[in-house]
Amino acid sequence: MTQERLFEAYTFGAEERSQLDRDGHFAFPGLLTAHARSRLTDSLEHISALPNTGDFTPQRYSAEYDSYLASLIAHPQLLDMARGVLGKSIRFDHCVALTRPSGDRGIGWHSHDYANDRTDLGFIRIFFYVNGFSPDDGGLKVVPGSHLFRDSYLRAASDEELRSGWMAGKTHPLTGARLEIIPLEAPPGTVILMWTHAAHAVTPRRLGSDTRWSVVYAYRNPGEPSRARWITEGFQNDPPPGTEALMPLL
Ligand SMILES: O=C(O)CCC(=O)C(=O)O
Ligand SMILES: [Fe+2]
Repeated sequence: MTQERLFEAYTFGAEERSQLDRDGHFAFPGLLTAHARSRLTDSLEHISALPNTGDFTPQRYSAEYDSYLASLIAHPQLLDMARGVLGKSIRFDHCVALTRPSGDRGIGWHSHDYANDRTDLGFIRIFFYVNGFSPDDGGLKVVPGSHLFRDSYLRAASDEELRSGWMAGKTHPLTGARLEIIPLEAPPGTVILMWTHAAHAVTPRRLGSDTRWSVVYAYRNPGEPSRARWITEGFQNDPPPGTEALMPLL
């Protein structure tokens, strides 16, 4: 069965690739098709209505609780995008609903762990911002160049703490520029690629705003174990059709 399109047409050539590698992230505004936005909203509403209990929560193992989310793991357009960044040999790592209702506190500065000492092993986060965000309303913030430090211990509770702590005295390893915090903006349907070691944070969702519907699909080159690999044994042993080759750990 051919699947409905997930993305509108886009370009990811040498120039876009070098931007991703220089900045640590790359945004495609409005990339999700209207069909995908509507299906994703339904799926994310479904996930958020499930009780958040036990070890294998729907919020963290989201594709295991929703057949549309599961069907995207090996969607040809999503695999093309992941392989366009990582090369042919890739693994699925996790699919996590990033639902942020009105009043959500956002998340402080952090980065993620994978093969910290091996620059040949990539790990890419592909964020779907289904209904978008504005900078001060559930908005993603980044520090271009931060991914090049491959520091998975980077943490800070506020912009000030990041500037006076982790960022202090550091310059961009490729451009030599001083590191700076950049608040992003995302119209509905925006997809953002991010190298997993990039510093990122999310601003609180304002009281009175609607729920921010979003989800992340993460892929990596095999080669090292991954701490973020949220796949249950049951799912790995009976994976959705087409995803079999993406499931092994190594
Ligand atoms: O909610 C977001 O926009 C980002 C969440 C996050 O930090 C992540 O999934 O790595
Ligand atoms: Fe994160």
